[in-house]
Amino acid sequence: MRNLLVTGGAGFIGSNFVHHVLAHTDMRVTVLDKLTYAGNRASLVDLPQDRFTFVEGDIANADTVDAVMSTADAVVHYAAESHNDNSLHDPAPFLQTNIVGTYTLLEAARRYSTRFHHVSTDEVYGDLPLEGGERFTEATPYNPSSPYSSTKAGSDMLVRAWVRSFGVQATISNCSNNYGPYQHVEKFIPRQITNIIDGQRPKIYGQGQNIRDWIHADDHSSAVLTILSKGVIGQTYLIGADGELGNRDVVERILAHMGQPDDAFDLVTDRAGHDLRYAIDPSKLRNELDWRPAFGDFDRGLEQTIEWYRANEAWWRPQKAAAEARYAAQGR
Ligand code: NAD
Ligand code: TDX
Repeated sequence: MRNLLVTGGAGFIGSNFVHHVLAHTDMRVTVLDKLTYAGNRASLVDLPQDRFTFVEGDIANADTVDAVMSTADAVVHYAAESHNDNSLHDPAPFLQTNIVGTYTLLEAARRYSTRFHHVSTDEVYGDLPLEGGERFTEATPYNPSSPYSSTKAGSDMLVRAWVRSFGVQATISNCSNNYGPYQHVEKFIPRQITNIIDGQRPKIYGQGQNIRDWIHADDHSSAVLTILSKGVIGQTYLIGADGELGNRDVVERILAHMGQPDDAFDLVTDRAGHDLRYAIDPSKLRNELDWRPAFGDFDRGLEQTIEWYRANEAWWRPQKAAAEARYAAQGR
């Protein structure tokens, strides 16, 4: 594979993946990104210009997609509307991008016989009880809760159907919650870090008991690259790094790293339909493809992430007021 097309490469995980691929392989990367409120061209600076091309465009536009797919050996599909809270207030762009956009890409991949990797989420499986050690596996039935996760589930189903019906050479991965640099300030960890930098208190939904399974975005990137090179066509791989933590615990760790008292947070109105717990069993990826995460220590990764937000205020500052205004309108 020489030429890689990365959709959504100006977003959080996509931009981390582009940096990872350009640093660790000799592939050429073309990013297709619409630069929605979540896309940031500033996440893709200082890259080797002879191996990197940026195309601004919509994955749901068949002509745009055709032009970039025709020269790609493989596509890694990250582009999506990605925020649960936004999907509860306006589901329409989630259907358009996550469903129609994925369909448009699959049709082009079918035309050009392009290797396709679809990036999805553990949220397609719904949630687990707070108590007990059960974890999601590739065999867990789909049971999405939100407009966001239901459109991601729909997009996964489209990929499976295009593999079976049309022989598209696709794999799927479902990953747990990512953290790291370049994450939009609307998301949980960057919101709390930047609140504290601004002298505001972190905001925890409900009682903060909900559990998420955290993985560093760079580990997500290495896993996707592994699946792209060694994954079996038609297969799904769950990506996780044994990073389960309660939301309140995460906020207390951020407060401690930033020199604040551990109770300096506010409990705010809960999210409608809030999933209780996510947890990934990554055995298939580890045993069949021999992948291992590099960030074993969440606290070290969290500290580096806090330092990144401190050092890169110019990157996040332009989005902060608008993100907080959206939350204020929701009482959060
Ligand atoms: P993000 O919101 O930070 O980035 C999404 C990117 O897609 C943005 O650059 C945006 O401009 C672009 N985009 C949106 N609509 C587009 C369109 N119609 N055409 C072209 N580009 C468009 O999202 P993220 O957190 O980086 O997530 C990336 C992918 O990873 C998503 O598919 C998401 O479902 C999946 N995922 C995310 C997580 C997580 O923890 N954030 C976990 C598992 C899976
Ligand atoms: O201010 C907040 N306070 C709070 O308690 C925010 C923004 C969130 N939360 C809670 C809600 C969740 O339990 O923190 C947890 C994480 O919230 P988000 O960052 O919104 O992530 P989540 O809803 O878990 O979804 C994320 O992981 C799976 C990504 O946004 C998805 O794209 C991915 O599929």
